[in-house]
Amino acid sequence: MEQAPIETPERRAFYNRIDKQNMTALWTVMGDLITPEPKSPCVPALWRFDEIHAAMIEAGKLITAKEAERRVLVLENPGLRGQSKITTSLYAGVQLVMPHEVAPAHRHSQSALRFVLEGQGAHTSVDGERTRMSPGDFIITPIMTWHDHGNETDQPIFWLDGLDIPLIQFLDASFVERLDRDEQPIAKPAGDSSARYGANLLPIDYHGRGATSPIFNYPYARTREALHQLATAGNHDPCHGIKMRYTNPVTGDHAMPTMGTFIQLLPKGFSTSRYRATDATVFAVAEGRGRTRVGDQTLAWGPKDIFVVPSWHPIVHEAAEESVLFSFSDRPVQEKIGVWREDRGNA
Ligand code: GTQ
Repeated sequence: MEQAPIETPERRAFYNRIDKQNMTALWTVMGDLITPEPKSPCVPALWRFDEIHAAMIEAGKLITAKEAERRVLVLENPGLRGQSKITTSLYAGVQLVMPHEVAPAHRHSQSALRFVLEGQGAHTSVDGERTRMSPGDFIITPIMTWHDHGNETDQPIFWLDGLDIPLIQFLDASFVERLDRDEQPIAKPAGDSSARYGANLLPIDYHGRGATSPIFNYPYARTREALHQLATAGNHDPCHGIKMRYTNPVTGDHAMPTMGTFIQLLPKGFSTSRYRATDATVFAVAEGRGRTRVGDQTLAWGPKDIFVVPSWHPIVHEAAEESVLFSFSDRPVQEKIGVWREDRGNA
């Protein structure tokens, strides 16, 4: 039913009476609840890195990472202001750690991902292991694992944070704990999880632990090499170019239970076929320049820019240069409950 039945004085009086008893007539709201297509206040938007960078340097002078706990500027969807959401279900922010700062250890039920934008050699520690961060690295903080960030280099580091905060908020399942010291003890050598789980090998009696990949860092150097080789081989998908998803090597599923993470290469001059899917998606530009048409809007992007495409909005990417886009969405959740849908147009 798309249009609510007309309101008569008798009906209106009835609605008012039941309203006092915390009841509502479904037929007055049904059309807004069960829509023929996804309908959302989430809108397409783009944040230019030079603007984020300038604001973050100012933030760097206003507050320390320690005082802020996390010095992050939240990227708020223009259609969802005041809610700390970039899409209806996901949060994104850009975090800055200045030289010789520590963002103190905590753990929470929200899953977090990092995609490094600028800076080299700072580190994040997850579950007793420290990993160095380089641009393009995709780093995971699984549910309830201790994590702290530090920067012993002489340059600031900036990365994109993606968290499932709105989803966990929706479920009323948020917990956080803070450690009694700034940095957690380091119990494992650097590279341990990568050697143990990320070399197409698994420890003989390992059968997985939790829903998240045991690999903390998916380094860009390896990802980029794979994309390069695949692009050289050809066979580009008309809707995606060369597009890969990050996986949990134990299960083959997405690397994180609530957030799907993807990397794609678009050759210079490549224009994708019209595509839409039900997972609103956040993109970060790892390399290159181009534009993305979303409905009748055009988002022009360059390196480190971040943009968001709402659910079911048709998109076309046009790469002016060879480009690499990182992206994330709530696709794993939608797949698990069986609602994820895509429309490849005629491709
Ligand atoms: O680095 O742990 O952007 O807890 C928001 C919440 C980052 C983090 C955010 C967080 C973190």
